Amino acid sequence: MALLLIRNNKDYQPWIDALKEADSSIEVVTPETIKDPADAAMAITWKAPKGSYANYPNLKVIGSMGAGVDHLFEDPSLPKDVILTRIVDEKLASDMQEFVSALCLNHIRNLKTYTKLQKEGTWQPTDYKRAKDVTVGILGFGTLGQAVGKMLKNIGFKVMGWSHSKKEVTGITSYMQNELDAFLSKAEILVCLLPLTEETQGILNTELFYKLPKGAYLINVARGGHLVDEDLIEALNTNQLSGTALDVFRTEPLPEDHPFWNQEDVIITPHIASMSNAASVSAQVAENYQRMQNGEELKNQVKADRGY
Ligand code: OXD
Repeated sequence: MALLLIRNNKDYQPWIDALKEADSSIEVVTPETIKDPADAAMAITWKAPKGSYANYPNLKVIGSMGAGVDHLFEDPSLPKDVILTRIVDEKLASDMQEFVSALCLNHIRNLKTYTKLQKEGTWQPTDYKRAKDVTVGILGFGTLGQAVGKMLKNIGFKVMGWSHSKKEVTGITSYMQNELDAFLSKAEILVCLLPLTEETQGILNTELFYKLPKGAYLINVARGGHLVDEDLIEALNTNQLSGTALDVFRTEPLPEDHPFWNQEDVIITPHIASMSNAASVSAQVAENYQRMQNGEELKNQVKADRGY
């Protein structure tokens, strides 16, 4: 019985080392080193090449190496009868908190404008807003969304969250599914932290942008598939949105000729908001492997019918 790693970039060594450190009794293999594909009982993967799962007939558990699981569902070879898991990690949450907070503060204190003015050699103070006067809406108020909301609230922002069901988080107004329009109408900064599912694909579109207050700011740290790129460009060009920070894209790396590169008021970062770190998450993978062997319930399971 073995734990199989499959990654798009084949960067396996940090994961092998960290898993050995977490539990040296586990046999950790990759598609290149596995001797008999029938030995793989659990796989943990990140954007596995399509069709990969079909090669391993005895997989009981397939886990994502990150918080997102959309890459699992994109592969038609994903077996129907396996248990699916994802990573829930304090470091992933705190990295996301810091990144989104930095972007919100960057926006209200106009730091992007000063970067531009500096290049021109221009000294020109501009008005700024204070966090206490700005409402941030977190679209997708699950584990990561709530963590981000709490930090923004501690900084002083007014914070709201939107998710399927209402959530109880002190000092944060929680909106549920049928209250989306009311939520959007107040969101001066909108942070997308939704899972990517059939329901949320393309949700960041013209219709949604025009439900936000004029001049709202968009931060997408979820998935590129949430965003309709052309609609965003139109909303920026008409000043319905005052700017945006994008960490995720439909195609990554973002193609050289993509119009976002030349669009003013777009901050582009290369999917670095919160990166899964093998050393910090291997203990939970090893624990789940042992739970699988002992027939116990696994942690951080994903509901296949919901897609997250
Ligand atoms: C993740 C990611 O889902 O890095 O963990 O996007």
